[in-house]
Amino acid sequence: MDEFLKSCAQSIIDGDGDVAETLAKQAVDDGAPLIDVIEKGFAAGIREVGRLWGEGEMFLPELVMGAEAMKRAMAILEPSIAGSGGLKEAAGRVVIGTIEGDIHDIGKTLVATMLSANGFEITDLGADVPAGRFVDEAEEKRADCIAISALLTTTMNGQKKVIEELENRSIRGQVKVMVGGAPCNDEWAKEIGADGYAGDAVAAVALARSLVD
Ligand code: B1M
Repeated sequence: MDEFLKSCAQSIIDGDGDVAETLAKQAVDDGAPLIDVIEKGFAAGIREVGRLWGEGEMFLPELVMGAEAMKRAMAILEPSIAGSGGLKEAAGRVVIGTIEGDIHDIGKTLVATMLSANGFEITDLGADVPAGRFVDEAEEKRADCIAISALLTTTMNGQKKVIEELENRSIRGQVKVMVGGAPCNDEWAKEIGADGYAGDAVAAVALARSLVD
């Protein structure tokens, strides 16, 4: 399994979408633990790409190729995770998206898929979503929880704007807010008055359950 996970990571580092897709199909066919395949395989690869890029050892086109390869693998893995059913307790309605100015959607989509696989009804607004739109949709869908992803230090402040918008409309008490994404942490969640922070997709499911309960 370790070698297989390394190959998954390497396909992303190489930006080789064909290999990534083949490995993802193999994981599904073999009944491999798909969350591990994503987190310890493909996502480890994209994080390494980010590190290399951050250190100037890779250029933007290679970062984009890595992301494209990752998306091709995820397109194969996500339907199988969603179809796996998972535990169907404590379901609720969640409106999820990546905040305005931020187009990183791989982690957000993984969180949405995991929530859906665990019985939550998901409205996925995509990426680059204005604060007001989160609140509009939450009101319309009568959501229990708004889940806001941010991957950039320059966009994470938008998570706070969603909470301010809920307060402006006097509905902050009616909907829980969870935040996540690489620059976020528990302190940030507290600072902006969110109800919780989750570090990965599995933690996001546990947090959503506890918030909705
Ligand atoms: Co960008 N990028 N990127 N990028 N990118 C980062 C985030 C960065 C850390 C890279 C680096 O410098 N090392 C850096 C941010 C620095 C900072 O703000 N401090 C960065 C930058 C700077 C940029 C650009 C500004 C680059 C440029 O143009 N000069 C630009 C910004 C564009 C924009 O958004 N306006 C940019 C663009 C891109 C691509 C388009 C090339 C591509 C995104 C493709 C896409 O998503 N469609 C991309 C990628 C791929 C990355 C890295 C390499 C990987 C992100 C990823 O998909 N990870 C990233 C480096 C890194 O994260 N180490 C980087 C895999 C994914 C499964 O993990 O998203 O962390 P993650 O999600 C996790 C958890 O965080 C958590 O659960 C997920 C699953 O476990 N989680 C939640 C996420 N959301 C959650 C919500 C929750 C709960 C948990 O509840 C609400």
